[in-house]
Amino acid sequence: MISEKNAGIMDLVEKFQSRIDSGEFIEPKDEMPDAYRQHLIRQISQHAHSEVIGMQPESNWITRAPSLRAKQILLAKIQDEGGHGLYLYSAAETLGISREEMISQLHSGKAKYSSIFNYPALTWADIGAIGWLVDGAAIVNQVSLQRTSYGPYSRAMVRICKEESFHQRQGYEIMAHMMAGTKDQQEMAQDAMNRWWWPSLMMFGPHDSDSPRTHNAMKWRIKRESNDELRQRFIDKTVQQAEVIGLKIPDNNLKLNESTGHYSIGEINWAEFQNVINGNGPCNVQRMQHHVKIHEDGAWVREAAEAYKRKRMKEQNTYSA
Ligand code: FAQ
Repeated sequence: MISEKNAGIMDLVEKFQSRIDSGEFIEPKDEMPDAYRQHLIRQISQHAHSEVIGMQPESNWITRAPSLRAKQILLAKIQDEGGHGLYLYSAAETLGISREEMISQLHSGKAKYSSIFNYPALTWADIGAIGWLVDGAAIVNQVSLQRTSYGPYSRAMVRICKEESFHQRQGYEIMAHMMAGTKDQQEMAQDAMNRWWWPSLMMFGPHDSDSPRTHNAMKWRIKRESNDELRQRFIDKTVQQAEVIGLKIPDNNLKLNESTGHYSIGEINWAEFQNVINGNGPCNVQRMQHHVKIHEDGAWVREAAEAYKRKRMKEQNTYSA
């Protein structure tokens, strides 16, 4: 026999699902199943961490940008990524987790961040490849997330997508310039392409058949399209962009299927993906050590901000008394 309490919970879950099915947004003060809340906290906080950790490979090139124009653009882009992290941390906070807790989950290894940021940016062409391929992959995913079911996440995505499309173009512009340059520059651009192509495809996550989170994510309309659908969209767009500037996709099995209009690709190295998300990629240790150090160095800023907040609240209480 179902107890009265359990019947009440089932009723709530059904009502919640029918709101999702009818396309309503869920807002912070609405009732929601705990599993939905936890799923979102995990995904949004990991997304936020990715934006912030993603600043590291690019900031490596600020002092070595080849012109003042290039430096200004790169600085603005990196600053945007930090801003994206802040919108996303704020969206996650509306679900009842504190920023401190999210950062501690990142530092303890409980929370992941995107695999892609564990690869090094070795040359200036890598800055082009990151903007074009990494931001390009991020946009494909994030455009879809603009229609995610949680209101604050969806609204953060709308704003983020506007900025990411500029980032993608700045990366493509760097690659196009290099491909129109000397033989050395062309080789440098192709080398960056060779190193970033496969890791960019891994950003979309495992194949749908091996993705344990997809079922619930689709049921709750957190994800609107699956990992493989989004990866395919990115491949189809990017292969054509590469052709326009003369870059070769580093995949001998790449083939256009004339009947579907989609490109098929060779096998993604999933052992490499697992290795990277388990902390053993080329830069995992470096990325985390840097984040921990900067976080510790910034403790005084957080303390000062807290002290100022307390002072303002005390003043407001005095005036209103
Ligand atoms: N890296 O069952 P699924 C950017 C994990 S933003 C690391 O398929 P889900 C902007 C996954 O967490 C880039 N881990 O999981 C920028 C799960 O582990 P868990 C970030 C990955 O959540 C550009 C397990 O594998 N974007 O780049 C990855 O349904 C330039 C099983 O996977 C987002 O985060 C991966 N690539 O699908 C910034 C978008 N893939 O948590 C600076 C939002 C999978 O159970 C410079 N997130 N895993 O322990 C999503 O759309 C989804 O979370 C996916 C994964 C698609 C990433």
